[in-house]
Amino acid sequence: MGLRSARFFLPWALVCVPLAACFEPETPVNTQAAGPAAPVRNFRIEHERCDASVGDVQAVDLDGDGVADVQEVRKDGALVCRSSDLNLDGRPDVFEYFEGAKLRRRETNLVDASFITVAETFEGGRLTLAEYDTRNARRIDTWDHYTAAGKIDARERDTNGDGQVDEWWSFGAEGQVTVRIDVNADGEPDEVRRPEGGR
Ligand SMILES: [Ca+2]
Ligand SMILES: [Ca+2]
Ligand SMILES: [Ca+2]
Ligand SMILES: [Ca+2]
Repeated sequence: MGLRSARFFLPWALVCVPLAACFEPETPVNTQAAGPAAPVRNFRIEHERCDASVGDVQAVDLDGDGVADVQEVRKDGALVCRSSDLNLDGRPDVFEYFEGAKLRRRETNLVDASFITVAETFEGGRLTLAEYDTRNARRIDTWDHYTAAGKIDARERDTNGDGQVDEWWSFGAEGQVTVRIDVNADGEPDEVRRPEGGR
């Protein structure tokens, strides 16, 4: 994978080129979903800075075109974050953030755009939450929650982008999927579907 080869190349050919200029932090927007027990969710992926504002920057130009492809930021010698341009188009696709040498957060741009479409949260290096902008609307519409064993446990979806969750997915031990759906937009599920073939 690209990141591994990037790490391999890091000790040499270091250059210092700002890589993340197109990923400016966005103002977080919290939207209160309807329903008495509905939690407050982030509907916007909050890009965390990974540049000279958080530490010392080291960048490497993997293909020698004069544009940095991997950038690592360290504070007091410890790796704070890394951004990588996996498809070498001059724009970072993945940002990884570390705490105590363990991955804490990963932001991914899956659509080759100037915004993040997936944000993953890790605890102790283990994935616990993945937030997706599946509609490329610069807005989170899908939340996947994971068990301690790394299996998907629950999924919540805002399928119409109105800022209110309208699907709640659960995953049985045998992989069977149950989807509870809010069809009348009151924040409460009204219908249950069980899609064939699991996910
Ligand atoms: Ca390059
Ligand atoms: Ca790229
Ligand atoms: Ca909705
Ligand atoms: Ca309803």
